[in-house]
Amino acid sequence: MMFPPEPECRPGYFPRGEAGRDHARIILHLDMDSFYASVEMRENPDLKGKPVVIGADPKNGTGRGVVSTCSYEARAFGVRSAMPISQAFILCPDAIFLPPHFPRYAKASADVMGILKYHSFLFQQVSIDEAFLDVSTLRNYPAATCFAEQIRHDIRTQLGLTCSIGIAPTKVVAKIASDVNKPDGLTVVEPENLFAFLSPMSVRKIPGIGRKAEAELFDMGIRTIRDLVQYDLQMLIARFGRSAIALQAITSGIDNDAVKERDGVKSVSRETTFPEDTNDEQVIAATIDALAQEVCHNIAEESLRCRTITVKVRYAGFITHTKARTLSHYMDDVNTVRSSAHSLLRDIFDGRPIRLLGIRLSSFELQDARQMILDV
Ligand code: TTP
Ligand code: MG
Repeated sequence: MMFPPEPECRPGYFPRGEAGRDHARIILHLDMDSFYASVEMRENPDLKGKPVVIGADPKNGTGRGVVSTCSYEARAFGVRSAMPISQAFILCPDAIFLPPHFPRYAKASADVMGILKYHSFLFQQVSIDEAFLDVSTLRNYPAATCFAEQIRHDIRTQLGLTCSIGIAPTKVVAKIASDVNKPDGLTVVEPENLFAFLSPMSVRKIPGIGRKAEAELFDMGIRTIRDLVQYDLQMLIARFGRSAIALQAITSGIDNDAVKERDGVKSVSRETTFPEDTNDEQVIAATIDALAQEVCHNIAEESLRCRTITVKVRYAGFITHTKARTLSHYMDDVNTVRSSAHSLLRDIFDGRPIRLLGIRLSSFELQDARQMILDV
């Protein structure tokens, strides 16, 4: 196959071929470096070069809650996202501990995504600080690499932030690649290097393989991606279901998971009108449970996580009450939705017969691409 000559690597010059008809996809994954901490360091340059931990108040080691993220300087002390803040305090008592400022991060995120969207490639944001672009129309890896350098340059100069980028034939490998040279790295995995790149890696590097799945694979004698792709597929399916097929195809460069544009879902809601108005508490509780199940199923299908849960109650005569609760974290957990909905309902239910009950979920972020292949 003939490729056009390599493009010059100069700003704004990205000649396109025809949309990916006769060549494989080229996917770019971008993930911002220590995102919340970097935004704080940009706001206050005195923080630069210091261990900075974003999260709950450590209260001199007695604080509850967890680390949201931390600067790479704090990571050198062993501090990590999701670690109890008390443990972070033990590891690095001299760190600068800051509470999160979500509006700041939302604005920075929108700025980053604006730079990514500017070039009109197929775009999919997957969390506050990461996104995929399908840059197949650039036709070859040198052109895609040039483009990635341009994006990194624009983000650094226009926003004062750094990111890491992976380029590969599939979303999952691009995501793995963006992580291997963090921070401020660019990693390109061309199709012919896929196996060499992936095979020595721990299976834990695969998005969706958490500690539990890793331990199960370990028990099956599977430690590296090489072990995984050489394992008997039927046995993998027996354990992991159909997702084992995609799991084992990871080194093939073939993946049906396309970069999906989204239309910005604002809320997901479900309501039930009772055949007859009721104040039977068991019926009402069972209805809340079923509605919670449905809305959670709906957001899972859209790969969304939410922070706000709203309950709506309508009595006879169309008298309607709603009450909402916004959590401190994004989630898609049915138990949390169910228990929040029950507690909101207790606040607004006055014992009169109910005509209609509803649950609405809103304040979404896109579910992290960590759950791309397996949800275990
Ligand atoms: P990540 O991209 O996972 O982490 P990061 O950007 O801080 O660091 P890295 O350089 O390794 O990419 O998550 C993006 C942001 O999401 C992070 O800055 C804070 C938030 N976050 C949490 O609040 N809790 C968590 O457990 C994780 C993993 C992230
Ligand atoms: Mg990040």
